[in-house]
Amino acid sequence: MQQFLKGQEMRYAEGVRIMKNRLITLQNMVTKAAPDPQSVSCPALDAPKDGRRFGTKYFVDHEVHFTCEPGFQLLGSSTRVCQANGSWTGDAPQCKVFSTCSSNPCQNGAICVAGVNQYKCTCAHGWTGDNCQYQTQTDVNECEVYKLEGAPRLCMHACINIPGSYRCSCPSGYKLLGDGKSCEDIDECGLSLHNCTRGVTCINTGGGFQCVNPECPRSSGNASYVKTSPFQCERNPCPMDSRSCHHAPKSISFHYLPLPSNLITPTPLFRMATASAPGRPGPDSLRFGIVGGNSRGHFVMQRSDRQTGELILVQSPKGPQTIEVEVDMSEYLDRTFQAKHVSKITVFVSPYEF
Ligand SMILES: [Ca+2]
Repeated sequence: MQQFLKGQEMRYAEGVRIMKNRLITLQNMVTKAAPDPQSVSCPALDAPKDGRRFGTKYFVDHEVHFTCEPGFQLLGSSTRVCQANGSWTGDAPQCKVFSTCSSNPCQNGAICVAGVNQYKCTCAHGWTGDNCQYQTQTDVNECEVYKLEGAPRLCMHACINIPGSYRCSCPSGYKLLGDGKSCEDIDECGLSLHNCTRGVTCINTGGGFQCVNPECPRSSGNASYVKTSPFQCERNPCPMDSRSCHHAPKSISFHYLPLPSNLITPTPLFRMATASAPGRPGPDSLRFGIVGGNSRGHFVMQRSDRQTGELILVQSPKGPQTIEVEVDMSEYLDRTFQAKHVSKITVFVSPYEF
């Protein structure tokens, strides 16, 4: 029995030995089939300009490290590893001059200006903040805000909203004053900007001008007139016995008044007074009246003192329109009619309240 067991043990040990030898042979075969790692290498790597390289072995699995000089920053791979296929991992590093703008800190289309250890962003329109990260507040329409009740009036005429601000404008025939909000009529007559022909008088009005050439009434009965000035007609002497001629106006004068729209009423517009020749006794009483053109009741005529009558605007007309009104003044002496004077007033109402 003991002999038998010994024989078995020896055979087992022999089997193990054979197996070991076979394994070694097999191992050697496998090792020889694989390429020798020491025999594969990657191409040489240079240090980047303004940088340094660490590591000089270019065999498989070896690493090479790169750094940049102070003031430069590394772009690309700071570490590269030689791969079994003979190429390096990553990208070739570069050393670029360090800029505070390198990280693109300015947003939303801003322009970055680099400085020493700092940068400044010049924001695109509509953006704000250190890095232009905030949208600027949307534009305030001042024109709308100030339309609200109780707010001061921004513009005399029109308000035009522009991004971040506003401006005022005036209608044609007016100019914007230096305060940027008020409108002033252009005096076309004074500035010779009119086209009135010779012998015709230019009358400046709000927003424009008028060319006027008043004419005297035609002869009627025994009364006839002569123009004594551009705005005045005088009656020629009457035959002694012509009552109708004596009652016809002794003088007719023409007056032109430019007015804004919606004037505050009542407001005196025109005064009429007697003028007696020096050394001659004047009339002892006067009567004033409106003799034509007041169909809409815009005016009243009243005595302001013993010698003067006043035409008063009591209802403000809205422009643009032209209103004519005719007033007269009759002179009496000892309750006897002496003479009558007529004033023809033309009011040019502008479309605006200025
Ligand atoms: Ca004018």
